[in-house]
Amino acid sequence: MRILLLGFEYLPVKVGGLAEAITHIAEGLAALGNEVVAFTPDHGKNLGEPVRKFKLTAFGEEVEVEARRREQNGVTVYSLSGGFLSNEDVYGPGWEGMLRKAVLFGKASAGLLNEMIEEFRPDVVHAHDWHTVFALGLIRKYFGVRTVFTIHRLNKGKLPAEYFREANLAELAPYPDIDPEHTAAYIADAVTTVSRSYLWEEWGFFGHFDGKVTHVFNGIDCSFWNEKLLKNAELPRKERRKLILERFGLSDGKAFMFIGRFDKAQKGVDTLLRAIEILSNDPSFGEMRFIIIGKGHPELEAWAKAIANRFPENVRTVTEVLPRETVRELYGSVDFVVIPSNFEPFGLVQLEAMCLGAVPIGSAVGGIRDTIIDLRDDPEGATGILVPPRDAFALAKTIISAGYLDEKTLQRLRENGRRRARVDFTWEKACRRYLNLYLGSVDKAIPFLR
Ligand code: NHF
Repeated sequence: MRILLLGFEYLPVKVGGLAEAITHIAEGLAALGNEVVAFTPDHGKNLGEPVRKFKLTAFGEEVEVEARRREQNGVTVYSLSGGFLSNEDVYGPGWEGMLRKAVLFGKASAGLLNEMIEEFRPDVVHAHDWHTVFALGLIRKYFGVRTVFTIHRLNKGKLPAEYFREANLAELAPYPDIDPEHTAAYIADAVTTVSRSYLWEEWGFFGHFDGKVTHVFNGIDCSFWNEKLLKNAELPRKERRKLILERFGLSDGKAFMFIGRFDKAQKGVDTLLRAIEILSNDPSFGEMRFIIIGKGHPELEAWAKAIANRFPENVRTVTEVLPRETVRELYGSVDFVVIPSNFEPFGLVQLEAMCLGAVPIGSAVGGIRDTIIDLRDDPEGATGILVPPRDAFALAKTIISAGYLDEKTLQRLRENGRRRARVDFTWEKACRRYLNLYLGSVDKAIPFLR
């Protein structure tokens, strides 16, 4: 098949998990023998060779668009530059800049496809997240191609109808404020999201598109998240733990780690910080070590640092981006990784942890719930422990009991986790399901069969 992917992030441009997902989907589809082309804004990176230049009008001005092309792991990636498309702030500058960039991306995508259509007419256009709504709308309008819209995370925002008019899509904006996710899903032939649980948790949104909605799980690339690549791969895990804790200035103990954005809405670092405050009154706290890694909201950074200052024997907070290799060492050495998200469409951390034998303790939401098999539900097949979201007491209790798990159980959890990540959540599986979806032969989310 000929597949055109649209997305605001494409590796090496990465803000979050979206870049990993879109890039792996594109590469996985190409590896299965499809012709895959991706359009993405250049974001001032100047990646690839300039191949086409054309002019368009937007916001009362003429913009000169340049398309650069590169071949990246079997995928032809076009990055579009000119005006806001060249701005380095991937989701900006500011809200207004973001919206202008999205409109420009739409017009530039339609312009590029118009130039290429005789040599590349896609069988399907697969757009990712709301920023691609204008591109999706224009390509559907002018080329009538089958369209798929994937939601990696609902944004639930509204934007003024004038941006649709500016994108030459006034017919999609009959009201003053438009929800771009709703619009993209409404016009698409099929709508997907990245885990089954997230789809049902958000049925209030997805239910509007009942009949054309399904989930396609993301995958995990265990070739990088691989124990064989650890610096001290030959040492027993306990030794590695001791060394890594030493590196962070802590003595040996049961090691728990958090890695993620410090935000108030999604990642739940506040729940973990509260749980640590609760745990500090428990006798087993003396044996616990916490490494908390992330950046974001200044209040949360300050709180995480204050906790580290208050419990210098037990807690380290790192508010800088660590190299992926260091993160790999951590996953391969700590006992547990805590993922206390309030919601999580899919989530990568629990699977990265599982690839490297760290046992995940995660909120029972979205993709975390679909990927972790809970110890209490299935002691033999378990890959980790699930906890209710936003519940610091429950998390604290679970952390205490996790600390008491015997070595045999831990060993089983690790082995099951490795297998689950390597076998059940491959990108190849995800891409085969997308291909079935493109061809119209995939099971749907049917509310009365739930
Ligand atoms: O893994 C890629 C990512 C998800 O849960 C994640 C999220 C954004 O919030 O699909 O998209």
